[in-house]
Amino acid sequence: MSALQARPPGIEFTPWPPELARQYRQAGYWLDRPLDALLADGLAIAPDATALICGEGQFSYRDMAQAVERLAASLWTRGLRRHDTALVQLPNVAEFYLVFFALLRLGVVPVNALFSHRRHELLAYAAQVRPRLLIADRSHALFADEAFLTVLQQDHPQLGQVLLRGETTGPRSLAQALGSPLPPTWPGDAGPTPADEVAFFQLSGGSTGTPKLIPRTHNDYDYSVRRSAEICRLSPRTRYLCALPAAHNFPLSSPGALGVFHAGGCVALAGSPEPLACFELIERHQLTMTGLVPSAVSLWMQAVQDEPARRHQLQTLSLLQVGGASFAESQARRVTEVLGCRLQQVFGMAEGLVNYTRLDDEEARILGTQGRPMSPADEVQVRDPQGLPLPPGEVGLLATRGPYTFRGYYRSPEHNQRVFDAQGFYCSGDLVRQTAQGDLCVVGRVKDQINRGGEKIAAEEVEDLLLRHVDIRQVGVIAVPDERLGEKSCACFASSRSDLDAPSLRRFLREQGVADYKVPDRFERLPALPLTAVGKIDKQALRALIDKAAPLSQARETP
Ligand code: OOB
Repeated sequence: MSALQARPPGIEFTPWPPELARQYRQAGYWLDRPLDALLADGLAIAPDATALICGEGQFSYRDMAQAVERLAASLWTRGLRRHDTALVQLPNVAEFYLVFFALLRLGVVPVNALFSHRRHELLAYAAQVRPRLLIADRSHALFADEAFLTVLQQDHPQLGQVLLRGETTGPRSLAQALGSPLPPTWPGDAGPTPADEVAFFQLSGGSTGTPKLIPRTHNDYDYSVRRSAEICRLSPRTRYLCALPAAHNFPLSSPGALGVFHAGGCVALAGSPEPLACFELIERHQLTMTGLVPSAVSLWMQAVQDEPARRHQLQTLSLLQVGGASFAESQARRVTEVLGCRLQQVFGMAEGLVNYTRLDDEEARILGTQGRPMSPADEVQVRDPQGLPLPPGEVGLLATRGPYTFRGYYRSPEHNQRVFDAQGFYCSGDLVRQTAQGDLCVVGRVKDQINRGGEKIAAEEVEDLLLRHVDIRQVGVIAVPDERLGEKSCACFASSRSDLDAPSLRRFLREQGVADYKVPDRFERLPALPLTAVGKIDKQALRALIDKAAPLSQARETP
């Protein structure tokens, strides 16, 4: 293979039509700047202010910029170049952002896997992007020894570079790469970044067998972050707690950590949304804002109610964003009273469109809706099953396009055919109602997905894994209501073996290396699964059946 063939000219993606791209530029949405300009914005505002807090470690904007440049230079010296791809898996640690910005700086395009992902997900991402670089963490079970690394490198001969957090010395030490002096050969810059190219891949919650990747361009993502920061009125005084997985679109960009860096504020990292640890962080670092999924909000409210004295720890918290899953109005109503802060509802998706209630909206809109699109250029339609627009007030399918909503999943022509219409509208699979004022209320979903406390599970992905079991004839994974998480997953299966039980199926799935949150909470063995007229598993009938059935195996084993 020649050197030219070895490096792709650019990461392929479906571009916006030129006329719309022209309009987005003219309106000032697309600024044709690279995504790492967001960090440069903060650096210009407050170089010596604390940008990032992780455990006992703190970084000023200057410290961050320096570490990012060192890492970029080190990666450049190792031969990484624009349009190479990277597979990154880091927990909520400072290195997550340092790596992200260093890769953007070089034009290396990462997939940021969630820390809960395991072999199944990482292999699926690697197969799609064919990474030249892996950045992972020794504290993750997969990278505690060499076994999985060896498999990855055997399957992916192009994977020439590996950096590991937690490896203290040697060429694979991420810490060393972050701290090493700039090599004399480093040109200081990897050359101009075309901002209409792919900056990184977001992860889709998915509804298909293989997890899909969402190419996000510098222009579209940069705009979504700047506009979000404006709507949430971020400033250098904003002190944001990132308690959801840092790579997720909500805490990354809505306005998330990137919005806070853009505004010159400070981001503090928590390992999880567990209330007591988060409360300590809020108190200790005087944090003013965070974003949570509804199930975490319930835990926070419970923690304050159990121990009212804790409320003083939240004194500085002025804004709580809630999104990612359905938030009951009855819960929303209690937020200000119990936690003492303002509420903002956020209805977004990694594919693009993000809706916010506005900070000065009247109470009824904040409590009773999931907000409205952030951009005047977002086009949102509520459609009937035939694709015809419905009037306000009617429930229908959400279709959208706009300056930061993607135009196609990576290398997925068939799936794209299904979820995009001829005008480039993306059909998210959400059932919504739009009020006369333009606010959206999420009322349900038609996509085959389970929303387990904000964690999205593609039914088909779990079904495909279960069908690998020799004793399973048919399987359908559905959502069942759960008080704590909103939804849990239930796998209904037919098998000739009457002794096939939940523990053995859980064990089987874990052996397939699937993320733990995808392992069904409940298993139901049925004589046969109901089928539709075309012979597919009838999920509606299955849900009705399961509604009536007494749960046989609700208890979830700890992994
Ligand atoms: C966010 O992004 P994803 O990609 O994990 O999930 C998107 C899906 C939506 O299509 C919808 O089904 C559901 O999650 N969702 C909500 C919701 N926010 C998201 N369902 C009901 N109420 C809400 N407020 O989840 C995401 C991305 C950016 C910002 C916020 C959330």
